[in-house]
Amino acid sequence: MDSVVDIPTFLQMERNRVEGALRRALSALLPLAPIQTRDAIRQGVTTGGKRLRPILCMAAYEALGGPPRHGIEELAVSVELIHAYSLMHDDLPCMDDAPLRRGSPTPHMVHGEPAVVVGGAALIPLAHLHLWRSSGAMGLTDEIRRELLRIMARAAGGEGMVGGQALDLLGEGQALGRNELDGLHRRKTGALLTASLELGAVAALPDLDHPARAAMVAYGEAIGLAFQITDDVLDATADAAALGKEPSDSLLEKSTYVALLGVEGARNAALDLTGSAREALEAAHVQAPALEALAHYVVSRDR
Ligand code: GRG
Repeated sequence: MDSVVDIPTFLQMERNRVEGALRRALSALLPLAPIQTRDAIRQGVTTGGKRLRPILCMAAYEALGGPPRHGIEELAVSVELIHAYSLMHDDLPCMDDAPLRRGSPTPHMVHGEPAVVVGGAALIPLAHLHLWRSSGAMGLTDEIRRELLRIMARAAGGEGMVGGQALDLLGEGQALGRNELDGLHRRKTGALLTASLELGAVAALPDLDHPARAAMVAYGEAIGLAFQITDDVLDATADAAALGKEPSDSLLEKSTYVALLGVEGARNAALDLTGSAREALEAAHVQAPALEALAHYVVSRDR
């Protein structure tokens, strides 16, 4: 796909915005975390990462006319704090037992398991506190702010990411079919990616029932699955040096899209989903070159 957005330059600029907002968030939030956990939290939040979720949140906000210089970066990193905790916990020995992430030893290898268990748990309320504070600083109404909290809590919880993780653990060693795999990953990976877009949309739009909100959710659901399918392709085809982590799906006997569809079939399924994502925006007359470029990036990334 030809894109009017220069993706590497765009991503670099957006990542700079995110890194600045994460630094500010941590300086406000770390004093509220148990002292023994602060280094683990700092590592989990600041070591690398593509920062896709806050970038999607900012792109949705800006595509829907959210005023610039209104602090959307601060709000957007709330979702990255949830993502950071999920990776810290996902890498623990009782979960995926991963020694390496983002090209570095995982937080529990450096700081020990207790600091990561407690620090990761501390990040969950801190992320919601940050969402509440940042949406207040943006001058959003209490109705909108409550809705933002509800979106993030539901996406992070049992109906979303945590529920998906539970299904993932239950599914190890079993051969899941396409519907089961889609259901698992809509929750484990898709829910937080979708919430990122919905948060940006709700912060930007004048009313909660605006049709552009549903379009952002549909876009998010499609790229969420495309993201996971691409993750499975990378796990099957790339090495640890390129990925920054050890490929682990076959070791953990996980069902994957590559096992179901083959590498080419999985790549095509991911591409089809990016087409659906774009169509969802077009149908709602949302002009969003950045989101079109991000849909392309989700399936063409190499890590
Ligand atoms: C205790 C049941 C229980 C759950 C805790 C661990 C957990 C919550 C949830 C796991 C969620 C998870 C790890 C989902 C995987 C999503 C995914 C593909 C992550 C990789 O995202 P990237 O590639 O990572 O955006 P970077 O490093 O770029 O930030």
